[in-house]
Amino acid sequence: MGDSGTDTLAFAKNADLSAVSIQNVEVIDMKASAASDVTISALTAGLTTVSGTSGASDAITFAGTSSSDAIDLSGITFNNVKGTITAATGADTIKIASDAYTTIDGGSGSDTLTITSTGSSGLDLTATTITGIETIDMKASAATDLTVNASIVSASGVATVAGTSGASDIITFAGTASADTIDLSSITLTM
Ligand SMILES: [Ca+2]
Ligand SMILES: [Ca+2]
Repeated sequence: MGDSGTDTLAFAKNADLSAVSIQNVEVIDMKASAASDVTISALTAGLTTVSGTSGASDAITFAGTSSSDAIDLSGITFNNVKGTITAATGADTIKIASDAYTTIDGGSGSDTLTITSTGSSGLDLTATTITGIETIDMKASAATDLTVNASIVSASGVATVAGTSGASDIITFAGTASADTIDLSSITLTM
């Protein structure tokens, strides 16, 4: 699929293309009203934009395989679409730079969530359910300011948060307006 230039894959309805190798497609268009729930392979490379309909609950799932996947979604801009990442089994590495995720699930195995960039105002993942992730990696040079939901992360199995030695990387464990159960005692912060 696709070739040089900016190529668009437009969905007219819901579809599961997780078994399809999508190559050289830059844009996924879910703006059709019947296309609210699309699944593609998490190994899709080169994707820059996923666009849905304003006010709709459009969702795209990036599905990993049973192998140890190198999943790099850090170059994607989401417009009116929420993303879900399911890395499945294996020791997966997941790279992101967006807060547009409802769920990031590393699955079984020792999985790493790498924050490649938090932007100038930081990256706020408090609305993201993080589960099955064992390491949060903030060692990318631009990854300096990350906020996560304290109760979600404390229940998720995250064991290590790694920053860069000498850098001023900051992770904020944020509570909610509800009665949170927060246990960060098994998380190691390294830098
Ligand atoms: Ca996997
Ligand atoms: Ca895991």
